[in-house]
Amino acid sequence: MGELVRQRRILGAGVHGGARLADTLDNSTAGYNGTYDWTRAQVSLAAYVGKRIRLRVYSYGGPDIYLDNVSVAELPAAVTLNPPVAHFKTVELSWTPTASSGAFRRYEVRRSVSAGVGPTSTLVGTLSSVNQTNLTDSSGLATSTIYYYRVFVVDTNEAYAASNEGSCTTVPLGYPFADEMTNLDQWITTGDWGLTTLAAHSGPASLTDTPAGNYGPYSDSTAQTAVDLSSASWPVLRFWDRYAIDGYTRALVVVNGQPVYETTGTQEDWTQHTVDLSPWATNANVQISFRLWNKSNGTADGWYVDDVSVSEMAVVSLGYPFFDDFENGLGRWLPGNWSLSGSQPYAGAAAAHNNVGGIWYNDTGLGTANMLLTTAARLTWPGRPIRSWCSGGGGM
Ligand SMILES: [Ca+2]
Ligand SMILES: [Ca+2]
Repeated sequence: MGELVRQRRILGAGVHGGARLADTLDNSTAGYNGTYDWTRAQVSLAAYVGKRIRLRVYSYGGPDIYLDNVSVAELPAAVTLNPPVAHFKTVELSWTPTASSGAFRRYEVRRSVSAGVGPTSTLVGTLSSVNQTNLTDSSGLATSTIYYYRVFVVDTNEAYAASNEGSCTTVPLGYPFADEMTNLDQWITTGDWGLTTLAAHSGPASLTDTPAGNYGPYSDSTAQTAVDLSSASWPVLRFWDRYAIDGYTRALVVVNGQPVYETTGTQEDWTQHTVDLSPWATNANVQISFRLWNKSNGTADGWYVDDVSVSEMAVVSLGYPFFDDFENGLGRWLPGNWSLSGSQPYAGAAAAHNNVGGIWYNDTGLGTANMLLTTAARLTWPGRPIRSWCSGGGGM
């Protein structure tokens, strides 16, 4: 039995002389003045097959109920959902065609992030052809998340039959990872993140927080990917960027919740950054986010990112003894959020400084990730190694 109900209290159904069927709807907690959409309800009459029944619809609780399209009919034949196939941010679904094509009106594919997909769960798609029995769900899926699905066969009486429930978990991308930003296939975005051809390190496009103009006050948005580093030995994140960011806005790279790069201000030239990801080597689910976080009402053009990769660091030997006075740059390092500074060197003209954008305060949690200044080679030495360094500004 299918029926459409618009109501604001409790509606039940029973059969004359028989047991009361379950209440179909209960919105009593919403009070008397709420407005409600039409809701489809369906109650099984399988226990009364072969009997003569009188249908009674009742309500209580001060109701104001609208009822439409009541039917007592055979359910359409349900379909069998094949095991869903998950990718990075899409899921492939397929099922057997329904046997009751004569009364067929549509398939409804619905999903949920918890078991028990019902007729009010998130609608993924509607298919009106009985022979169209597959669909790719690409609507707002998160990575590394389990999803449950059912396909409902809806007939011309608006009665619906549910398939078996299938589930799958979206998966991180393979390693090594590389993206020249010609499409967003490997990214899940919030806010306005998207491609632009106005600026690119590799043509024709780059990824930016606001392709159409400036970022807004108090905006906070991300472009996220995820990589399976279970086979990685020494993974390194590389990306190129340029930016125009006001002083209360931060451009952050976050790895599994840990900021590893933070900057602000203006950098007009495309510049490559490298971040040692060896703390996440062998981790099968490494989430990498580019986040632009505006903590005030300032505004500016924003952040451009291009040629992102996560790949294996080639091991070379720097030999022994090792010494670096940073007079020739950071070429032997994976500097992460460190940069060269000429302001207070211990000796010569340059020192390494755990700061990229001249940020003088930090409330983003960059913290220990600031220490990811890593030698870009593995050191080998024969005897009794020592290490020494000179530091200022709080030490290390
Ligand atoms: Ca590009
Ligand atoms: Ca912009």
